[in-house]
Amino acid sequence: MKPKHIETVYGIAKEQFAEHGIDTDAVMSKLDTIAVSMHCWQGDDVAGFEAPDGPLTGGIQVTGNYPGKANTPQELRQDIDKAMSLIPGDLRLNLHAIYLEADQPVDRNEIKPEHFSNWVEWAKAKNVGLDFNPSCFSHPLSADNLTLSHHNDEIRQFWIEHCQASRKVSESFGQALGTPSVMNIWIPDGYKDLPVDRFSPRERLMNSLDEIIKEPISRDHHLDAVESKLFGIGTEAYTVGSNEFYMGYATTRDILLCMDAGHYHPTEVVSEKISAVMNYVREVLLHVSRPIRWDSDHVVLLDDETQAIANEIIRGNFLNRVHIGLDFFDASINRIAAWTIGTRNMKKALLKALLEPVDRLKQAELDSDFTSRLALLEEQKSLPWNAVWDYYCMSRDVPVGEQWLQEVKQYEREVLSNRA
Ligand code: RNT
Ligand code: ZN
Repeated sequence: MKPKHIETVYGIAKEQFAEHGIDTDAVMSKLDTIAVSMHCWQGDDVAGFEAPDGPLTGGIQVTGNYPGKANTPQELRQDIDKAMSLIPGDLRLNLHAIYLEADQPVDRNEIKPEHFSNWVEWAKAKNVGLDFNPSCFSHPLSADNLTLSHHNDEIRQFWIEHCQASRKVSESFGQALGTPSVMNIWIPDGYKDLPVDRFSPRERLMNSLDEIIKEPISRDHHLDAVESKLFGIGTEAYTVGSNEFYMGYATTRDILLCMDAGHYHPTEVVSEKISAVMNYVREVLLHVSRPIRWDSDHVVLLDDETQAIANEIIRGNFLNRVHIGLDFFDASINRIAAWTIGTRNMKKALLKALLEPVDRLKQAELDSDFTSRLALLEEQKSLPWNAVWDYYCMSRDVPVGEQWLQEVKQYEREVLSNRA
């Protein structure tokens, strides 16, 4: 569509939304400010730069061998730059500890802020915030799928030290960039088959976490989060860090709870959980993802659940208490396209949520007028939100519609296809 036409169509849509009491210009300004934290690990299949040829372990798996993956920090940053240039609005970058840069091998309990200085310089230049994660997988000492809950004191201590060191890195991000880094602890700990003692590993995990967070860090710089999980590959029978475990932990320690869309029973959805946990935890970190049959981490779609998550954040007025992160990794398609599709979809869902006449819908509910509630919700779906989206992309200088795909294809030809 020609820019002139995008503007014309937007003008009509603007009027239509105004009839429903929605100011589309204000909505777009609001959308600008909602940061989505893009995960660095979609760019290289969760390999990192520590031992990039090592196997991915910890019950997570990447499938596919699409050519052109990033092999170096420079390539990864170049790819992230490309993806970010195709996505409108505020973005952050979520790093894992294995994405450090060092001349000599550095063990995980020895990582320091200086190993991430290139990332910080990059983030400063782009004016994006950074988030962080200790990496408690893909390492000889996580080979048993036991880390912070390990019965071996030395192994457990190693992972405690890794998480303590990670908090220092995270704090340094917040200090350098002026926006708190959310540091999420996810561990793969569990058993393939039925354990006899389900309690002791959980007790050890609780004590390890207490050790990790014992040193206070200003919330202006760093926020602690913990991520539960139902099961992983190889830990089907028992996961130490279950939902109940971390719900209790986050509540009693007043830290963030991370909810990943793929980490619950397939009939459960994160969108239903946000309003429940918001009564007990001060802030939530989301890992927006897409499970198919299991925690498969497919690219986020603009589907019912992504929309429902966005609606919950907006309807509940939770924008300042919910941190939106993404967590998917698909190696079977162009990785920059994967980021672009998933992140644009999250933004589209947020836009649609902001275009909802929330007050009117809530009033219908309070009036027990469930007929109007259902009718309005359904009519909403065919309002021209996409005209607002196109105009939003155009006015924020990112490609409209599928134009971004041509750019990704060109980048693939010119950059990715020359990689080893
Ligand atoms: C694993 C968790 C975790 C990881 C990333 C790499 O099941 O979802 O968040 O995907 O930390
Ligand atoms: Zn996750």
